[in-house]
Amino acid sequence: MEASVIDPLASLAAHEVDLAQLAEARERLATYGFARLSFIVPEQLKAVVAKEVLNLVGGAGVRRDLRFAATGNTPRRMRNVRRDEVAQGSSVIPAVYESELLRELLTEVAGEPVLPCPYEPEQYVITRLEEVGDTHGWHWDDYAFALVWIIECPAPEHGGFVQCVPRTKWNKDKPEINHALLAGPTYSASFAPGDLYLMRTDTTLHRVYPITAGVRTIINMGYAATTDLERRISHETMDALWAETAPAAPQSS
Ligand SMILES: O=C(O)CCC(=O)C(=O)O
Ligand SMILES: [Fe+2]
Repeated sequence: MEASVIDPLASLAAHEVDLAQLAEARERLATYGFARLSFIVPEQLKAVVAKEVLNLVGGAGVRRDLRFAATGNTPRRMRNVRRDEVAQGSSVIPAVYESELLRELLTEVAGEPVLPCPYEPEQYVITRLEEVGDTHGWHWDDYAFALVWIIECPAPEHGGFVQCVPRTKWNKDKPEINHALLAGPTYSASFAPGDLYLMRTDTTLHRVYPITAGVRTIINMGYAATTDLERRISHETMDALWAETAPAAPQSS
């Protein structure tokens, strides 16, 4: 089948997922705060999503060079394409995001309901690291889950791998990142194009190691847990991060 005429939902429905792999991913998520899920969607669908992401990031996107007090001034140096631009320029990505079938699989891995993010800007965003030193520095996310699709990635000797510390808590007024780093082991994982992973992003401190060469492009799909729908969540870091234009100078507050 021609990649561009794939019906994303039909391809997901036809895709067989191994229950033993799902069970293993569930254990890994609980233990390490993230789990590789490259088997969860068909290769055809990955190819179409990759094509759309590369089209979007080639023609749009805003460079960011920011630091956020709420995450202890860790750096964000990257190019982003925001949710609305993705929704306008892609039909497959919104359909995949909204797929109940995909959420059911993620729910199986999470061991609790994985729900659409009620705050639209955090539903999906494309991030590209493209200059030496580009990084998505240490942070937590506002919502409980992230499904990250790796589209492009340098070899690990050039950075771009993921590091995380599970079972840590984000206090936005007092982030104390170094204390969180000291609270338990840091796990590192390298991913290749075509990989996907699910992370428990609200209680797993995480970052992408700065790159020294190459390009790293991902799309992050954010999902909520039931508890996210019951509490008030502020979105200051993400609002600034995904703002229309990048501020001229790094933020210090
Ligand atoms: O690029 C990644 O692998 C993680 C992205 C991330 O942490 C985020 O978008 O919040
Ligand atoms: Fe994140």
